[in-house]
Amino acid sequence: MNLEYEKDGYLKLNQVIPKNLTDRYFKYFLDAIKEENINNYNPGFANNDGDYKHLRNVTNNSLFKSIVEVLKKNENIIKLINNRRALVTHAKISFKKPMTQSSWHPHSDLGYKESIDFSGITIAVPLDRVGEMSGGIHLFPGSHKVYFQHEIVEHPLNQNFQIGIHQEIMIDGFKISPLYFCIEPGDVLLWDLNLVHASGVNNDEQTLRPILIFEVQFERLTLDDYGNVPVLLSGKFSPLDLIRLIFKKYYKKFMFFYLIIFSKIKNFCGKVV
Ligand SMILES: O=C(O)CCC(=O)C(=O)O
Ligand SMILES: [Fe+2]
Repeated sequence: MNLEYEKDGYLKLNQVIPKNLTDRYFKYFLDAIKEENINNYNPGFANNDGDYKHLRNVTNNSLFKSIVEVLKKNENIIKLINNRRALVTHAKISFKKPMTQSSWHPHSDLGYKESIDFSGITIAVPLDRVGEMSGGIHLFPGSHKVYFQHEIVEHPLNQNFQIGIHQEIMIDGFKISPLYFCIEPGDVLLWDLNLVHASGVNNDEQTLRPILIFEVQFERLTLDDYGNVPVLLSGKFSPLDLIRLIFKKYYKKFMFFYLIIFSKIKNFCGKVV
């Protein structure tokens, strides 16, 4: 694996996604937010004024698959994944309405998970410029090796916003200085799922600063956060894995079906006896 990545916990790849893909995704984003469909947003991530920061349902289109195809062939990513199976388990477009409470407290993406016995990466693909004015991205190098308590709590200042409890710890006493990144469409910034990151307010009235952000888990056999069989960035599922995943997806429906059959049989036996 890349030594720098091991030590610092992040990697920046310059101009690896073709412009026509990011342009089309950007248009998809603009069209999606024009529709005032509340189901498009993640209510866990809104500020006190009710402004949303996450557009969800962003992977069921061919653009997402095309981006995954580009990343799959990237030598740096192949090296980093190092023959592990890599499952895309979460995806959204994070954006910032200008001049609103749109900053992100320092957090690690594992802080939102119930279980943390796996490793992985978060991949950020900017769809518009992410510059100094629009809030940037701040990464805390080496923080992926620091242990934080992982527990989800409500943000004390913002009832609509859940955070990992470790964010509070960091606000009070985190000693690593953040590195500040500006990224352009075409670039990819990725970091360890445990790495602490943050971003500022968008003061650039010209952009909503959309970034396609998705999480990739290594090895673990799991459905994605939306209950579907995950897209793979590397490796494959054996037929047995697929059966397990499909069972996980449908077992509640199966249970319902069994319960009905079982009660019918019981009823029938009752009548016969
Ligand atoms: O948009 C950003 O600056 C960060 C978003 C983020 O870290 C997240 O969604 O977990
Ligand atoms: Fe994050």
